[in-house]
Amino acid sequence: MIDRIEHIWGTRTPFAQGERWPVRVDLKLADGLTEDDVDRWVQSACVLCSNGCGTDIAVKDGRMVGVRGRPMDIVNHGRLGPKGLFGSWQGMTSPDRLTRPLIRVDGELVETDWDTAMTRIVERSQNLLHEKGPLTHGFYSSGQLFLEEYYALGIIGKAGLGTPHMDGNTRLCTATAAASMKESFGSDGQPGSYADIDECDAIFLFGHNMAETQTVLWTRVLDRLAGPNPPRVVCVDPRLTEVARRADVHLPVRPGTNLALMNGLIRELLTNGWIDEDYITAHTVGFDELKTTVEPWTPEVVAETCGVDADDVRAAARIFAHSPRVLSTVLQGFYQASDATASACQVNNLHLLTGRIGRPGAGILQMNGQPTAQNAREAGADGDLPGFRNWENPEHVSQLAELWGVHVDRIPHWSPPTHAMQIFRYAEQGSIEFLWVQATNPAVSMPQSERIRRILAKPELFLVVQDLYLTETAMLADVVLPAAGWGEKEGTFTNVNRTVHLSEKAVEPPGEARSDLDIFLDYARRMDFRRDDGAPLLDWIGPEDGFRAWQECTRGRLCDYTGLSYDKLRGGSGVPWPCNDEHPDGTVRLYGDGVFPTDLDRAETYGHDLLTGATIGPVTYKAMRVDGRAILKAAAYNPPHESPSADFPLQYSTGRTAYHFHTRTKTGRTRQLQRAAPSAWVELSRTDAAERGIHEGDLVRVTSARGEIVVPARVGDVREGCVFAPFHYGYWEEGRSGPGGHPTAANELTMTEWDPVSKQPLFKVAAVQVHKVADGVAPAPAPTTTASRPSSSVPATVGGPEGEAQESLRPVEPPQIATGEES
Ligand SMILES: Nc1nc2c(c(=O)[nH]1)N[C@H]1C(S)=C(S)[C@@H](COP(=O)(O)OP(=O)(O)OC[C@H]3O[C@@H](n4cnc5c(=O)[nH]c(N)nc54)[C@H](O)[C@@H]3O)O[C@H]1N2
Ligand SMILES: Nc1nc2c(c(=O)[nH]1)N[C@H]1C(S)=C(S)[C@@H](COP(=O)(O)OP(=O)(O)OC[C@H]3O[C@@H](n4cnc5c(=O)[nH]c(N)nc54)[C@H](O)[C@@H]3O)O[C@H]1N2
Ligand code: SF4
Ligand SMILES: [Mo]
Repeated sequence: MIDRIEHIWGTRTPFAQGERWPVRVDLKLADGLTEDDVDRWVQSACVLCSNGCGTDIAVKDGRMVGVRGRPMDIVNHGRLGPKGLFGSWQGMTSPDRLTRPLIRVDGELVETDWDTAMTRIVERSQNLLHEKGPLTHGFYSSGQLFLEEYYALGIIGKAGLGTPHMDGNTRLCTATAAASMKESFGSDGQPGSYADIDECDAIFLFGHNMAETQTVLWTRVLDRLAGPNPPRVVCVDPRLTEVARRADVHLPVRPGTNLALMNGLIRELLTNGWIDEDYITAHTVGFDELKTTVEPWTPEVVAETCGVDADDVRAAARIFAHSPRVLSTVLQGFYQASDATASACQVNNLHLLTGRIGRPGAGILQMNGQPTAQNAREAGADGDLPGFRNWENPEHVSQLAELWGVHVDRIPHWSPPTHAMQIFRYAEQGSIEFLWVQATNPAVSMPQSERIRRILAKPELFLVVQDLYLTETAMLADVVLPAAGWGEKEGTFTNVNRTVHLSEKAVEPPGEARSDLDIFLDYARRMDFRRDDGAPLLDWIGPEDGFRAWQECTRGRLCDYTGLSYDKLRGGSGVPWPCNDEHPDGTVRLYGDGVFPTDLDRAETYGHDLLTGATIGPVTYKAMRVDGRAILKAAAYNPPHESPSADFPLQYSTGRTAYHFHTRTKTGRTRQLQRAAPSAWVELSRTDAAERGIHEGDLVRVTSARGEIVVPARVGDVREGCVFAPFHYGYWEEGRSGPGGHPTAANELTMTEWDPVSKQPLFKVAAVQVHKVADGVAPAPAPTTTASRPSSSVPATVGGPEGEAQESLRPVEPPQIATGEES
């Protein structure tokens, strides 16, 4: 037994380069239960982050009572992190789950039956369609539904209603991962594999606090670091995170300056001749423009712009060059910025210039964050067409029309699918009058909360919210639909490195809650959506029908699922796609052969100008003669629009702590996790705190041009001039506000602005001022075990007896990774 609140990553199981990562099985059961008490174990994977750890759910007397890591799963080899161990199941069993539909009557939400709730939705939907057409309808979905649910939703929106206004919260999350892979390689689809951690000589983490946000993946890194010939680590992050503490080189860049650093790193490779010219000639286009673009970015200029040491820039480039096998990971420190796609593409470029892609240990992980974000992107429930199809390619759109049995003109493709920020703009301005939100909590998670709340609360907007809980967003709805969630429904989902897992139904949902798939199928039936031949558009009975339909949609595409089935996913490990006749056991890495899906008839996009977002279009793209090569995309650095000023002298950045997931609907209802990080705080550097007379725990007011929050200060290791706020704390416990009646949610301060290519909003850059409001009564409620570690001595974060979980280091063979090495 070990306290997994205090010891986030558990016990080390060191291993050497090229060896297989040992198995360690982590287990947590409800108080007083032992493994003997469990009636059955039900196969699943964790849905509290994109890592997708294979998990068995413990069931007793028809209730979820715990979890255990699956030793045979290639993702986690039995391990689970604190959120998985404590939050995954307890977050589902809270007594305040939604159990009946709610409708608004005389201003109040009141319980009703399903027929009444669905009739309200369908009547409003049909009236609007009849009077004003499909552009009145918007859908804002998630990275947390299951694959089959997204595909149903995608079909409803595109072939049923014919609205382009459908996107996911994946826009806030991994839109840039997809965009950067599309720009560089022609298609979404992760080149690398987690198995590259076992093989690499160096690992680069770009704006990625893996130690807290994919804790089990970081455990794999820690186990390599504890073994013989450990990899070198390079970390790009303005805070001294746990990743930075373990790094050989830490580049604490000023927020918003990633592209300057990246151009500098590429210039170092070029000027020192650390590139693979044969690979560049055979497998890429765009070299000359890239070379010209990075030319001004000497290490000294980078140092000046980014506020880092020029020698550290040289050292980082040298590590990249002298490590034959480098793995890079990229996440929100890069993605939630004004030059997000441009910066992420430069990571791809480092690998393309050196030919370090698609070989064991040499890989790229353009990370996802949410557990099923990959599926939202694949299945077309966000701003993409299903199966990585290109909305500008008429042949691709025709393929969908044929699959769905509708005329091609039914599928909106006169412009790109509408991105989330624009959907909210249409709702604000009034052309979208029907907005259906599933499995996301925009009242807390979207930028500039005051504006988002105002839009969601508009009386003219008919708002449907489908969730497990009465969230801050659900409180504003006209109709609330109670959803069944993880462990209460069946379906599949795919993690960062393309590994597909089946999640079985373990227990019945509470009350009358229904699976999201059942809700979508019911809506389609009531709307009487039909194919051109008169048959129902969606005739699926359950998720497995949806999976089979999806397989047809992926046939021959990069994300080919045709070799999978529910049966094949039962019993063993998850399997990475593409999985088809050619690769029956799945595919570990993409692009080992240097051939990329950039052909005119295959590409998911014809690309964009990274600086402006202008589309390149088929004519120019054809003239570029990319023909199966990768594209070295270049972009000059421009500073973020909102930089520190006299009124707002500090840089504001937001993100996560290890113990909470997003707006805490699950982790805030898990006592071990909630105790570890009970309420909001803000992190300040010692210097900035001292200048303002602020001490640990003092109450401070943080103000931006958009709003203010009042929260306790943690004086710690954030970069001087920077302020960091966790974005987990909405207002469902305290009512509208925090201490003294003031708001605490980080997004009160963020802005409505986005990257021009991926359209991902800028959660990591804003300018703020900080003032002391009152002396503190206690240290800030921030963990001491993470990046929010204090600079003064405060009581340590521990879990106590309830934070204990079991670890067993069983002498079992680690799982075989799938055999299909390359695609
Ligand atoms: N514990 C936990 N884990 C999670 C989640 C969660 O809510 N909680 N959510 C999941 C999801 S959906 C996502 S998307 C991922 C996100 O995972 P991460 O991207 O790792 O998490 P963040 O904390 O948002 O941001 C990462 C780091 O970016 C740094 N940063 C800020 N500004 C800049 C900058 O300008 N440049 C650079 N280089 N770095 C900067 C921050 O200091 C922070 O440490 O986590 C997933 N896993
Ligand atoms: N300031 C700031 N803001 C951010 C970020 C940041 O770094 N800084 N990060 C952004 C990122 S990367 C992300 S991913 C978003 C996350 O933002 P949100 O998506 O708003 O966060 P969650 O709290 O995960 O909301 C998911 C909702 O789905 C519900 N749910 C869970 N499972 C199911 C299910 O099976 N069915 C249904 N119907 N509902 C379900 C949960 O109860 C919860 O209310 O926040 C973004 N916002
Ligand atoms: S690393 Fe992510 S998927 Fe794995 S147990 Fe933790 S939260 Fe769940
Ligand atoms: Mo995310």
